[in-house]
Parts: sequence; structure tokens; C-alpha cells
Amino acid sequence: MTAANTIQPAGPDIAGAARELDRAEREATAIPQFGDTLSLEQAYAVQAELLTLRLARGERLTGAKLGFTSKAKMAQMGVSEVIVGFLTDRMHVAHGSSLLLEGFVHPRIEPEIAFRFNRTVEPGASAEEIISSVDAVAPALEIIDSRYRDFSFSLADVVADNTSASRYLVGEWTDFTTDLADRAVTMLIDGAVAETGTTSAILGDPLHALEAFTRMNARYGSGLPAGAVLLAGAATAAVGLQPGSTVSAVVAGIGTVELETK
Ligand code: OOG
Repeated sequence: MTAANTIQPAGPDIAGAARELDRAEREATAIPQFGDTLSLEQAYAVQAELLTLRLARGERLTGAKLGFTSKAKMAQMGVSEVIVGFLTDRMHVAHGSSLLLEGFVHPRIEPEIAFRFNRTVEPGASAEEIISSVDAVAPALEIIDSRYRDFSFSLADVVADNTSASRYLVGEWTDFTTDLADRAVTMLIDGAVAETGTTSAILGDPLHALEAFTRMNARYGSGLPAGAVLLAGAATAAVGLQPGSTVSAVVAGIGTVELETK
């Protein structure tokens, strides 16, 4: 037997995993977890392949999102490391609009803060470069919808699944301020308080999310176009999203963002 036909242990099928997750998203059908077959690095490779599939269908990269920046989220999902995913124009929902909840697996919603970059973010950008290119901040809502059965996954699973990213809404932008800590965050569903927290739940201060993003972008990212947004991560646990509801997130002194579902 020559070296050429020696059987090598098969590595995980990165492209195959991405195709499965992509189909699960488009068909709204949950799949089993990959479990420990993927390392974290391989999971980010699956995520990059998912982005390639979406770009090939004509979607545009519009931002990035962080996950597990709050203790409430880490406790809710049983993981303990910050993760990063991508956002595209197909995932954007206009503030105040109505979203049909068909075509989702088991959507949940969470209140966040969004940052806007007024210039291109290079893959190796420093924290100073990233912070100095933020020109605005806004309240945001993120809809997460794990493609895994029972919304249950390992850290590598959720990274491969683009950190459960599904849709996002951004309220009105206001000028960037560094005074973002300790602001009350309230998520209301049909006018009743569903979750409360503060912006300090986001890594102690949402500004730290920009530093975390710097590290994640240097390690796994491919940069962002000018005008892109960064979702800093949920300030509270996520809540199941039902049709026929009005959901709003209020960030004290920053603003409100609202969604209707049908
Ligand atoms: C993963 C996404 C978590 C956040 O803000 O913490 C996240 C999940 O909980 O499914 O987006």
C-alpha cells in the first residue's frame, strides 16, 4: 500500500454541516446537534461556509452579533464563552414592522444594544480603530431561532449555527456615547413587562462588547463593511415569541424598538 491510498481518519464534513444547517434554516426544520464532532475552530469554519452560501444567494453582510455576553444568557443556555455570528440584509426587519412567524423553528426574542460603524472594519482592526469608527448607538431586538432540536446545543454547535441568529431590528440611532453602563433595559410583551435588566449585564458595560468584538474579529472575522451594525448581546434572558404579539425593548436614555408578530 502506498501513502497515497492510505486511509486517513475522516475529519468533520464542514461544507456538509453548513448545508444541513442552511437547509434547516430555510425549511424551518430542526436537526440533531453535531455534539462533540466539531471543535470550536471547525464550528467557526462551518459558520463561514454558511455565510458563503448566503452571499452566493445574493444576501449582503450587514453586521455581526455577539452572544453570551450576559450571565443571564449563559445561565439560560448553559455555556460560558462569548461567541460571534454574522448578520445579513435578509435578517434585518424594520423597526415598527410586522413579522410573520411562519418559517421559524422556535423563535425567541431578546433586548440588546446596537452599535453602528461609519467605516469599514478591517479583519485585524485594533480596539482603538473599532471604537473610533462607532458613530451611533440604538436599542435593538434580536430574534434567535436555533436550528437544533429543543433549542439545545454545545458551544461548538451554536457557533456552527451562526449563534442562533435569525432576525434583528434596530430602533432610532442616536449619537455614540461612552456613557452606556447601568441603563435600565425593559422588554415588554403586549404592554406587560416580560424581562428587565440593565446594560451592565452586557459584559459589565456595553463598551466591553466592542473590545470582545475586536478579539473575535481578529480571530474569526472577515471584517465588516461601512454602515454595518454590531449587536452587543442580550441584556436579559430570551423569551419565546408568539404570533399576534407586540414586543418592545426600552433602553433608558437611548430609545425604544418595537415589533409586531402575526
Ligand atoms: C445563542 C445566542 C445568544 C445572546 O445575545 O446572548 C445570543 C442562543 O442563546 O441561542 O444571541
